[in-house]
Amino acid sequence: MSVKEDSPHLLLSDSSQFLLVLLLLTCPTLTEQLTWDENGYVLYCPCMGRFGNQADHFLGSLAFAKLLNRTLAVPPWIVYRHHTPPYTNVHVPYTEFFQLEALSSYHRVVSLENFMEELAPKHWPLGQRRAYCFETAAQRSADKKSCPMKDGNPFGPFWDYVGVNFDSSVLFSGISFSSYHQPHWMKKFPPSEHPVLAMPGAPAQFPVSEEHVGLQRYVVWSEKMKSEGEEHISNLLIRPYVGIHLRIGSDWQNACKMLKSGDTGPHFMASPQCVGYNRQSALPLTMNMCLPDLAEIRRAVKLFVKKISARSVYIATDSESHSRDLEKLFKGKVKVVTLQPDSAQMDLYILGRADHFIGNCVSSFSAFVKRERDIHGLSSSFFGMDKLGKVNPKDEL
Ligand code: GFB
Repeated sequence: MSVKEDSPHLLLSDSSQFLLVLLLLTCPTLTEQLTWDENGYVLYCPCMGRFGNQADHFLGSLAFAKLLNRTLAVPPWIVYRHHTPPYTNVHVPYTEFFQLEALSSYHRVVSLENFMEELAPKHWPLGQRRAYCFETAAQRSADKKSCPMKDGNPFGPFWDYVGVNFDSSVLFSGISFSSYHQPHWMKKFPPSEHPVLAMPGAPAQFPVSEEHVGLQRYVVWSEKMKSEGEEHISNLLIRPYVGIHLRIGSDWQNACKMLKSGDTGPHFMASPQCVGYNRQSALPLTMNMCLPDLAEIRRAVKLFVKKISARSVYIATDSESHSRDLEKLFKGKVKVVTLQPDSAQMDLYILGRADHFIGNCVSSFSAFVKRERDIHGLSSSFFGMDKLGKVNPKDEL
């Protein structure tokens, strides 16, 4: 009997076929062999800020990779565990929290870890790893000609995590990450000569620009996060529930002090989400919008509990929860819950699923929740601002 070489299954018995299918299903490296993208790659370190900052930067970087038609090597999240074990930075793969596949409906992506494991050895080999940065950034290096890719924390530990050392640097200036400069990037760095653009920071703005806010729809929670989150919600909360984000810890108190000195200009950190993106027409940012006091917290929570007839309140906080105060406020008629989970992302998940969310206008942690809720048509407000476009009158500075 002659059997064509490209039909090997004809030779397999039923049980062997079953085993082969099982093997293919359980061994992703066999089913998901990565192929090299001739259009090139974008690599970056999410080296600015904590989760909310990194998420803002991620959306812009995703848009930038699409703009240049390069595959984005999706970095891990950098989680700073300096006060709890392991007392160091932890690099958490993107897929721990979100689905990588969901990004693919917008643009080509690969995890940075897989890029390094499967593609880099052959296509971005040792000795040919160039770093790309602004001339101004290179000024920080000793010779003023090298990109400071691994100088200090979190830069060094990040690239060490994926086992990268850089061999040379390519500097640029007079160019930005906006779509206006797309032709400049293509001309300056054609993928044939510059296949991998590796950068010390995100090729994106902070906060995320208005045109990229909607990319949040491609950031979809992992099945693990969903099932754990839903379990917490059904065990702890009674719907409808109001979710609130209290960003009131000492680092935040210091940051909000800048408002008093008037040094912030029309925009301050994530505030464009509530004062408006246009700097000329931006609404005033009040102290209660940045750092709500207990009176404001009680007022806003009471208002929305009444408005949606909430039966419980979920408090996510970076420090104090004020849960006792809120319990007293509702005289035990509304269940007040705070989980203070080990992973901040669990708070984000639960806030994202609330029947109403009250966030902090200036915090990018709140901004993550607000964007996600907008995608799903869920209602949100901010402390000091019950309606978008309207600062609570008594709060105006
Ligand atoms: O997310 P993030 O960039 O938001 O940083 P901001 C704040 C971090 O504080 C979060 C923790 O990533 C969490 O680790 N955190 C804040 C919380 N609120 C909560 C909460 O309700 N629950 C839990 N579990 N954790 C920026 C920082 O923060 O603020 C910058 O990224 C800088 O580094 C600046 O510190 C002043 O935009 O609020």
